[in-house]
Amino acid sequence: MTSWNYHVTHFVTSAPDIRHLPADSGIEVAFAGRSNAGKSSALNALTNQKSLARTSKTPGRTQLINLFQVAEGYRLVDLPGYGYAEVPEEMKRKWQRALAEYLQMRNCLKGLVVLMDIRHPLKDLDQQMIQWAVASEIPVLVLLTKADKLASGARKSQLNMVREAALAFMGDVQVETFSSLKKSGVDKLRQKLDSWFSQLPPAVLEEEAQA
Ligand SMILES: Nc1nc2c(ncn2[C@@H]2O[C@H](COP(=O)(O)OP(=O)(O)OP(=O)(O)O)[C@@H](O)[C@H]2O)c(=O)[nH]1
Ligand SMILES: [Mg+2]
Repeated sequence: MTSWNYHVTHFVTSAPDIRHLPADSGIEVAFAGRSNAGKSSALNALTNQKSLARTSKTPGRTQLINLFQVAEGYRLVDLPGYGYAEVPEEMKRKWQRALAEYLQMRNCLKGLVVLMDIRHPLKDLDQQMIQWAVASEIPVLVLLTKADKLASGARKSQLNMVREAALAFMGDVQVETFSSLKKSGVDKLRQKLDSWFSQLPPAVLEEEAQA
């Protein structure tokens, strides 16, 4: 399995909605989670860049779908956070539909990272995201973020609780703790991305089938 160098990741483009994403080719891994869960911070920790993805104390900061490229054809996607209270109900529903569509229709999507604040895991929409991914046979890595906010005992019991609960999804769902602040869990994230990115992209598989 290739070890990818995530430090060279760079910004490619922002899309206002899934219809404006670049061509559905190569391999994509998306980062999803409630607003303020720490998606952008996790991307920055992974890539060892301070401000690759914009972070904010104000929830709902990332309104666009931001695409980053690790290497030609290998992308990381920072999805706008869901569940932001200040967003009108109609916009929330629209965005939920768009997320479901992205998970179900995007062929190059080979992995989903679902980030949840370790103190408030498995909200309805988090569960919905995991269900959609499992239904589309997309493997999931759940990161319990801001793990530095809990003492080690509480951290372990939260991890065990979520791992136990994750069994109910009956899919490829791995759960780990994560802290962008302490840089913990970054190795686990990197390993998972390496394995997803090491699958042959569909185009290569087709060529091999024809050979
Ligand atoms: N203590 C601690 N704070 C964190 C950690 N990760 C993120 N934060 C803080 O949480 C807030 C939100 O982080 P972001 O990375 O912007 O969250 P996001 O999920 O991208 O948010 P949206 O783009 O609004 O959906 C910021 O104030 C971060 O500094 C962490 O590991 N530990
Ligand atoms: Mg963000």
